[in-house]
Amino acid sequence: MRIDIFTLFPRMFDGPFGTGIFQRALSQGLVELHIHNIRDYTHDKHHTADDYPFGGGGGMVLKPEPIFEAVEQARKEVPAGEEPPIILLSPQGRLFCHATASELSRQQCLMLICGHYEGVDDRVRQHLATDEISIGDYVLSGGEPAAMVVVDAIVRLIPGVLGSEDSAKHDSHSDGLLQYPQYTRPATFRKWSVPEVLLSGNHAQVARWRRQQATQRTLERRPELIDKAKQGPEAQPPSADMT
Ligand code: 9D3
Repeated sequence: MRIDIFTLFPRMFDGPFGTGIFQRALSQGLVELHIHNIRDYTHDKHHTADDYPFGGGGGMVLKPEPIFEAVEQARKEVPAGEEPPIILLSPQGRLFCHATASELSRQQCLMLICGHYEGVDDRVRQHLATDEISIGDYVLSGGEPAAMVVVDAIVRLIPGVLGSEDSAKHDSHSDGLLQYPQYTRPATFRKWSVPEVLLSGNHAQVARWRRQQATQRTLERRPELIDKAKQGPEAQPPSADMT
């Protein structure tokens, strides 16, 4: 998968994409990442990427021209015939979820535009972006952390990115419940002991306990996940690898 990210702060992506499973996906050639500095596509002496809002009000708005130019330049580099989704990260977007991640993970190319300041000139949304995504109802200072979240959720679903052990596990536990409690050694830590059943070696009993714990946790903490499961096939619950 080829991913193009358009941002005023390209260095923000150095850390997250330079470590862990993402770095491995890059070096294995499963993912190709291109970070573009929107400021490089300005033409004036001061490299102006933002301006005052028409109609007044506080803050600054990202200008359309450098964003259009950056995206159009990158579009020339995507394989012929590809129509990559052009996703604007914005608080006004539709809420990102596992189903969206799963859909997007099947694309050959993705383009992500990170907004900043008080927002992006609306012509970017109307005439350039094909999709607008928010990662939740809280205020970020820009679209960059949202782009990282979206890319992380997508890349781990690309076949070969996670170990085979992981992907097999996801397939057999896609029940839409929160995860059951996990423990490792020592069996007793500061007088707190691991539930007896997990030490019993009785796999059927362990499976039953885990299912019961997962259900109880979900009912207590995220009852809407159970409600969603009842809505039928057009409103699929998130699979367990999300939780
Ligand atoms: C508090 C400021 N808001 C009203 C004037 C507007 C606003 C503009 C730009 C609020 C946040 C931002 C920057 N956020 C994003 O670009 C963003 C975001 C987010 O803030 N929350 C959840 N998902 C996303 S995706 C992009």
